[in-house]
Amino acid sequence: GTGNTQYSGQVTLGTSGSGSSFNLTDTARGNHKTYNLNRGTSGTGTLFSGPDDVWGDGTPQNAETAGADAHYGAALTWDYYKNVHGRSGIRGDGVGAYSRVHYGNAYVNAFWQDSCFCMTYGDGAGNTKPLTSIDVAAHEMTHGLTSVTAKLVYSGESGGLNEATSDIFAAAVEFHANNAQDKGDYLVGEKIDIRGNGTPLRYMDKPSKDGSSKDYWYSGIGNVDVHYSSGPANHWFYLLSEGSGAKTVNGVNYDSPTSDGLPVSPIGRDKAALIWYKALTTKFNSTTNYAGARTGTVAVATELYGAGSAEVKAVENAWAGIAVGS
Ligand code: ASN
Ligand code: ZN
Repeated sequence: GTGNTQYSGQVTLGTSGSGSSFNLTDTARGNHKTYNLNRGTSGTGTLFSGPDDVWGDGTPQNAETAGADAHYGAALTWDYYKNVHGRSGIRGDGVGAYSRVHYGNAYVNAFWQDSCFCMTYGDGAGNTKPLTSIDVAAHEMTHGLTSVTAKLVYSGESGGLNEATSDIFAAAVEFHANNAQDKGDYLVGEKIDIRGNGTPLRYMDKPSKDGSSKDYWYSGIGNVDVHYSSGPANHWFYLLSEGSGAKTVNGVNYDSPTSDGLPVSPIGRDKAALIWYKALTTKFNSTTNYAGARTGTVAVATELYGAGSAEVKAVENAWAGIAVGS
């Protein structure tokens, strides 16, 4: 089908049906479905269905538009994990999850729930800024991945690492998708304008730019909100991918500092994301903290690239750059 999305332009959607009866069931991606809650807050509402295979008109006034964005974001996230990491679906069993849009009235959040194995999106301020951008979809769906793999507890340092995992793969999915209207970046939520002033929710090059997130690890960081204690791990991912200092990527300017003032030589985001994915799925557990994440990622990089490799050194230097030592 064809989706006329609000944030990503006109896109191809995986749908079902024929003749004059279609719906948002993506048969190529484990039958992932997208439902319309129509401002309700429970159940599944109704599966997006209609007489043609064109979904939305690019405006939030058309109820199908948020459905198209959410369905697209879920498909891109599925494709990223399948094509890059060989993982078919969140559980790796080829079975899709589902999405629900138009949750509540002017609800300004989106969330994953293990209980339904589903993700849900509010319509944002004035019901005109649904939280259905690519990066938010990838962030929420990645909470599902974390909950079936490392199971990082959602509080303390493990909670910050859980949040960072969702932000790291949100960036990775966005870069992998390379959508013409939403090129990859190290910002989270830059399309949904949640603050109403055009700034993103989070910055990975220098997390403190949001006014709340931490740039560096410190003893006691486990006491701050998990969306702020994620900062150092997001920063680690940026440093490892792109290096310290000033850089422009896809037209966005970054300037990433290090806590020790020493430079980090980058290894590129594909290797950085692979290291995090393998650490999440083979090294981390529910109580992994920053020190444990360092140990796990150094072990993965050593397995992948060898002891003493440039990749291992970069991983260690990026951890040093956020004040996580050996
Ligand atoms: N959107 C938020 C998140 O995924 C919801 C929450 O606080 N869990 O982090
Ligand atoms: Zn989250």
